[in-house]
Amino acid sequence: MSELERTFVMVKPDGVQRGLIGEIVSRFEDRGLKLVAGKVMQIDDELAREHYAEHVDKPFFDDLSSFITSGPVFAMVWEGQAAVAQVRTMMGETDPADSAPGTIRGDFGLDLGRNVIHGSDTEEGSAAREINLFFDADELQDYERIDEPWLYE
Ligand code: DAT
Ligand code: MG
Repeated sequence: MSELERTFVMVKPDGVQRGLIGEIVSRFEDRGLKLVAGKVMQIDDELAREHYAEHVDKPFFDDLSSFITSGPVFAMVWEGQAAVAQVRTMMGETDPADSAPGTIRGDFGLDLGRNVIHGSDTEEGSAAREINLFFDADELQDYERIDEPWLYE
């Protein structure tokens, strides 16, 4: 088995309102990823600016910030082998219209501005930065899933 990783994942306000939390959590659980943190929370303007710091100067930032602060999100941390990249693959493309059926955005979204889910990108340090932004260290649980010997060689 190669290195275990942790990644930050969030069901966005559209996914919460549409009752998709359970479906999305199920997909990651079924894959074998391990949920190490999760909470329903409200993002404020300041957290939106920090989380989306790379997009603050983009023309779509005001719409993105209004959307992500418009209602509760479900923030999570998932752990597993190559978890960051595996979650991104399972999410699909940024635009649901470009996302293959079978991916979360490809199955549950139609519009770029309502793309249901966030997951850390694969750039070095992104996942750790986002995990620290949303969770205190004592909110992350270290434990073994009983199926781990059957998930990993
Ligand atoms: P991703 O969420 O796939 O990591 P991103 O980090 O490039 O994509 O952008 C963050 C979010 O901003 C994305 O989920 C939807 C929105 N967004 C990105 N590009 C956009 C654009 N050109 N117009 C409108 N919204 C956009
Ligand atoms: Mg991104």
